[in-house]
Amino acid sequence: MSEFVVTTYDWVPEWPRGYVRDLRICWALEEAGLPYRIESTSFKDRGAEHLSHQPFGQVPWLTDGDFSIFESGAILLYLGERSEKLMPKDPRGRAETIEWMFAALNSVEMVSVIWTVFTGSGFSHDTPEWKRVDDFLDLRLQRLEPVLSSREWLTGQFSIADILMADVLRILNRFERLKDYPACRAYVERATARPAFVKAHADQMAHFAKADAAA
Ligand SMILES: N[C@@H](CCC(=O)N[C@@H](CS)C(=O)NCC(=O)O)C(=O)O
Repeated sequence: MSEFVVTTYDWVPEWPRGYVRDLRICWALEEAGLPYRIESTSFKDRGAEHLSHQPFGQVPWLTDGDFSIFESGAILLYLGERSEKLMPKDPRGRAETIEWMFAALNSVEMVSVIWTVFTGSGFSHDTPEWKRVDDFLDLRLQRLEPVLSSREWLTGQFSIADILMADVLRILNRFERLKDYPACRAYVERATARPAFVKAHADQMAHFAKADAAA
């Protein structure tokens, strides 16, 4: 089997380290035991070559031989088709996995990204705009809480849906935004205790630390 290539930035500031989305991909590759290596693209200069792989000038993208794919959800689905450790093959198990992947990205991350942008911007919390976003996020977490208190993983087995959902929730946990949601918090802790996550996270921290050392 040929080696997958995961491309991430050559450097990022301190704040996003440990949270850059290539981690989702490396986590999945580690879970599945699929061979891969990391390559870097410039954080500061995002030229035509970068845009030919990722049209928004973002990371990650995955290369498989002469095929290149972007969007972390799409990449995970591509990998899911290659390992039953990431997604079951039976149509119902597959559909459930895809359903929760979309939920992670389109129902939860859709709000959590706005919330983290507001948080990072230091906007006053005493505004109707802040309250609207904060309440919107609570609506999602309030519904997710009973789901995660009733099961270990989103579907019958750990899957790429859990990689996405746990990674989306993890950033909220960083800001203690899960403090009123013990099942969501416990789920993040369960997922991030997995050896595959621990390795992918340590590798990302080392990747950016090496860039600092070389500067
Ligand atoms: N929807 C994209 C989002 C990618 C994304 O936000 N990547 C971040 C790193 S985690 C990035 O490249 N940020 C720099 C930028 O947007 O300019 C995905 O899931 O792959």
